[in-house]
Amino acid sequence: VEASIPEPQRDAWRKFTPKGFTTSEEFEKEAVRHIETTLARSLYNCDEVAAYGGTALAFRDRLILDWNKTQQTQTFTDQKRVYYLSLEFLMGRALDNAMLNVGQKDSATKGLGDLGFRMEDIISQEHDAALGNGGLGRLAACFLDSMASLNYPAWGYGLRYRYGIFKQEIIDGYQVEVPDYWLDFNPWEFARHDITVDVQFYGHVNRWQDDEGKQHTSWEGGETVLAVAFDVPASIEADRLVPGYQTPTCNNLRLWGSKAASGEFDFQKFNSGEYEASVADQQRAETISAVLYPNDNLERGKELRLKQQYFWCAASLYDIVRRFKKTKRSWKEFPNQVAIQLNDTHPTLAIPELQRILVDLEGLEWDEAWDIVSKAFGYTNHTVLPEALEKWSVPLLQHLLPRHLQIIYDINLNFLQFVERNFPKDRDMLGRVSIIEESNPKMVRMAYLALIGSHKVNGVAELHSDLIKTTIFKDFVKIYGPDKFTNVTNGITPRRWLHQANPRLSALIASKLGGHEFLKDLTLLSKLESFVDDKEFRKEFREIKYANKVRLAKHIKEHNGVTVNPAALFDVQVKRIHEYKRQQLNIFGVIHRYLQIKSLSAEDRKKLAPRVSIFGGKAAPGYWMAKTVIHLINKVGDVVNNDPDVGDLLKVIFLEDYNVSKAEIITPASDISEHISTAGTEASGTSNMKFCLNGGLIIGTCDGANIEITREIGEENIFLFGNLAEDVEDLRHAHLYNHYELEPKLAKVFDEIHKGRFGDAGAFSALLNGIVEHGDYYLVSDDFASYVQTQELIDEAYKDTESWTTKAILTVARMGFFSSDRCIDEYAESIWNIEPLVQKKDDEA
Ligand code: GL2
Repeated sequence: VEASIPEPQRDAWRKFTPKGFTTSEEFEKEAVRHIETTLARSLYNCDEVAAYGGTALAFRDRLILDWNKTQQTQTFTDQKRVYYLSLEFLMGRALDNAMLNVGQKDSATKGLGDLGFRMEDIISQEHDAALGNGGLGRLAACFLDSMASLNYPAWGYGLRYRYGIFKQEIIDGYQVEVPDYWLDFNPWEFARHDITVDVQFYGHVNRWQDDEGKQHTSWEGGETVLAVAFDVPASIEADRLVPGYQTPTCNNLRLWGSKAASGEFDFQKFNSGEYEASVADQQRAETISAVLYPNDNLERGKELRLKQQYFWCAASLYDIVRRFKKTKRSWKEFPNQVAIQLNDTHPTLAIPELQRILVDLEGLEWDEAWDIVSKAFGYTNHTVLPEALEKWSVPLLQHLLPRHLQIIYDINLNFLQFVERNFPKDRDMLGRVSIIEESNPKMVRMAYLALIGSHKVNGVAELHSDLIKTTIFKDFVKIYGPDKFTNVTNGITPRRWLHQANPRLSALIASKLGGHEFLKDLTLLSKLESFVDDKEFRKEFREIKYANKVRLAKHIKEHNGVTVNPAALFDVQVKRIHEYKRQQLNIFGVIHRYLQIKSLSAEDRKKLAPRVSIFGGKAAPGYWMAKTVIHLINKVGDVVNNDPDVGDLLKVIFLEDYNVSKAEIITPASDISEHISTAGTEASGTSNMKFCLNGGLIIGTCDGANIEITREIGEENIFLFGNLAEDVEDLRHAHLYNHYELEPKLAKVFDEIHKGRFGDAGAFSALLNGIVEHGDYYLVSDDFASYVQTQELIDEAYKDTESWTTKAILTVARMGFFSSDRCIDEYAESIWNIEPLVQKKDDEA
């Protein structure tokens, strides 16, 4: 407040507040100014990179105006805010999104044209902001978009990794990882060198009594690392699409970068000639935010990862607490002003950290502090896979965060005493629910700590939310009762995944519904049902799908050198490569199809439906089995794509380096996409929603959000197959204790692989043995027959263009439920207890 311009001078300020461009000429003026001055490039030295830079900076200026106003309003209205803590934000590209939301893409396209550039080329200059692995990180990005769109006062907190997820290259059919240095030019962030936090590590704990006999605890010594804030005007309400009077909300994503606390380097060491030692501290500090761990659904317990987690939690909480303290409220009010959502267990250390701040630094009593802490936090669980549940070793925590370990022990003690009082007869329960696992070494179970320290725990799709209550958190349902647990089924933002990725479909829908309101209330899509028999509409709908396939075919030609027929059925599976997601089931199915084609006469082949099987996705660098699957897909592609007997009937494509911007090209171009995880393993899945929203049908198991998608769109519009979650346990058990036979068609597929038809069979033996000899944990063989049969149904269904079109249109029309706006409203209502920002009209703010 002290920094405000005094009232009498404000008119001068207002007079010069930039208004932002609204015409192509005004846009050009801004872009050229930035290219000439900010980028110091001239008329004779302006390539596409510079043109991208100028365009991005022009739009950034525009965005910042809304962002400034939003931040101002948030401060003035002083409403309860939500803080979304996520180690991953998979934002993708920003420019296209900004242009659309600001409502000036057309003027920019025209303006760039005047300067001799094509919009498409300029957009593709931008590096993806790839600060995430997969669904969990992309969900966080969709949530930021929805929180802005619904005007909730919200901030995201994450880490500013210097290297995001690696770039994937395919060399000789193998995945090769290349570092993703994305920060060399990033116009979308603002370094806040004045906003820093000292974060402590290691050291020891001191306890003492003051003169009045009060106990004190403090954490001393160790080393300090500096957290520096980088702000990203992350998401802006798509306000210009739907005319309204409000200033669009633009929320903030604050990412922390690490730096040595002592400044650049140690001058004493430097002066005494120890040049290397003098920079060592600096490098060690910067390592903390250097790289995103590339594992999806897997935790490896590395010390640096724990350091990342604490660094980010400590900096974020310091910031949140600092903001709260400025309001001079009493601590009791903290949970009325602040909701903190833990995106998975990665930020769980925020719980003992807040307890430490309140007890050690602010002098609150333990119980009073704990009441505040456990009201402020909510925890979202994203997986039941045992290998993904985080546990940290007690000795490691003792070394790195000695005071936090004590606090965790005290939290556990109180909790176990509570359990003992309530369940005196169930002695085993204490061991089962203890935060500390009595292994060697002892381990801290982070999911239990997150659950105990939060007022609500939610899963991400109905089946998943039911499963957590009957498996990993079963005892906790008895202890706390069922009300602590809830479901919020995931969603996706229609701004990026419909309007931006598929502008023609968005325009067609708008032409029928009388405007773009559906982008802010996706349930309005249901009105499309009344056009399902409209000939013109159906034709245009099909043409759009075809054009999107032509675009993807062009991309495939450019990147894979393979010509694919856009009239063929495009069958897509793009997501992280994981055994539980079963890309192996898909590729075995492809081999089966290939063998069938080969067994037919030329005449009979003509009756077959042509298909393009498209795969994409990264494998974690240390995940050997996943890498083997990528290798097999590529080897099968080499054989099939070059077999003259096959021609257009089958093509197998592996798209390199799947990421958000590629997803924007791939998603609108699918006829069928595959969501075929072993039932009970995929918590939700979100790409299934994206494909449906773009008029693609899906083949899937009864897993995650597929179940709710089926309920919404109708069983007749989805291709479900395979065993049910409730039968998986028994099947696995039977595999282990009884002899089991490989499904005969799958056995044939394996024979061909063994014979070396797709290259050295030895390369694939571990993959096949896992199924033949080691219990087939993911039930590939059990589900193979029904998978293949369902694929045949799909071939038949696709031949009937009219009925396929009807299914596709109805699918789009019934996707309203899967907007991330609906999720965010549910979180706001049932977990965060927050209200939308009370906005002022443009001229008041
Ligand atoms: C995941 C789940 O695997 C996925 O099914 C879910 O859609 C997303 C978002 O809720 O979360 N859990 C997880 O650890 N990762 C996911 O993508 N990485």
